[in-house]
Amino acid sequence: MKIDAIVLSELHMPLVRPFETSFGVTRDRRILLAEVQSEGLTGWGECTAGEHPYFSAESTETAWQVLLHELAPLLLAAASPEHGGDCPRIFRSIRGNPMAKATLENAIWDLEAQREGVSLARLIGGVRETIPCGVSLGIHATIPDLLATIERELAAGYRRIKLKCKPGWDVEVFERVRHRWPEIALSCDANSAYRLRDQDHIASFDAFDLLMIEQPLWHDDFYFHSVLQKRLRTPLCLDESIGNRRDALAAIEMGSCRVLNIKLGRVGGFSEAIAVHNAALERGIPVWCGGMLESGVGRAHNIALSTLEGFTLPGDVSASARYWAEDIVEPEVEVSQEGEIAIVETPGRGYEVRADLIERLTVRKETIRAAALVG
Ligand code: OSB
Ligand code: MG
Repeated sequence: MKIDAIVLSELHMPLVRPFETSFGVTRDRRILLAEVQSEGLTGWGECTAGEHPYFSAESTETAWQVLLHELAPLLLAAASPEHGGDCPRIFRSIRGNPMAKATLENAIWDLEAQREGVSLARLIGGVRETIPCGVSLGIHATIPDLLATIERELAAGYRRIKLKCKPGWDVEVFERVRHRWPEIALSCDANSAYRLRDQDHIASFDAFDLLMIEQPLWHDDFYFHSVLQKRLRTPLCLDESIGNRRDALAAIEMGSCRVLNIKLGRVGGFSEAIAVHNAALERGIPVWCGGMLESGVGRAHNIALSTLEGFTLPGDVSASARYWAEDIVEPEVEVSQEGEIAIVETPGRGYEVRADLIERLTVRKETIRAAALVG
């Protein structure tokens, strides 16, 4: 496919409610979108970097720079990429920056699906017609506030509740939640808030029958998670630590976790996400799709990814309305009373992008075109 132009846009979108993790509070998102235009079709990608380099080293600002000055020129200079799967090779000279890379790679996968006339879910080999959904609940001001939120999400049909936690917002919270709902599928995510001295404390989480404990220790660690896992009955799940297939293999072989969270941005796009998924599936390790407070574009890609065979656990992929007063896709992402999202079988990502709304929310925009051939 010949790439005619790449348009980068930064949108400012306030969340309907603040989201607090162990590393901080997010109230407003800076959403970075890439629109890749090719022979009359348009593929869309979303950068999942945060506003600050707290979750990982990338931020909206670093990704903007890398996309504008490095990745977009490489993609435009490449001899007609035919597949999303060609992107890792095209971007090979650029070290790191997986979220920036995923922005363009995922847009090319969207384009490829449109050209083939199949949904993105089918293009990647997805086998599900619906995906099971969970929610990730931030740290709340009080435990009663959190209980009220859980009540609302369970009533909406969500099949798994994940609680953000940190020292001081953990055991007491789990006790109160389990007391009220002894049977629900419940997990927690520390975003690296604990250290080795907290091992006994983390072992006490075993009392709450959690589905998993996500990334309790350092963001780049395998070994100490394997030490901790040996002491726990509860499975550990790694998020931040898993940047690619080799990381997944290391984590599985070392016993650092028994479950994997796969995020498209964190691993650099669909190619590597599928590779991580395949490695886990071959070894009997269940996976689920993580979320990064995405707009409808990133959400559509997460939905497609979640249709792969190994995504047996409910992901952090939930309805647009939980995040946005108005999402930038049409229709918005909706979750059924059974806690499922139905896969849309139209060609490509399955959700139209609302150009009018994007225009209104955009605070900066750059168009990059192939340099005109001289002579
Ligand atoms: O660790 O999964 C995480 C949001 C921002 C950064 C990291 C994480 C999260 C979430 C939210 O848990 C998931 C979502 O609802 O998009
Ligand atoms: Mg996480």
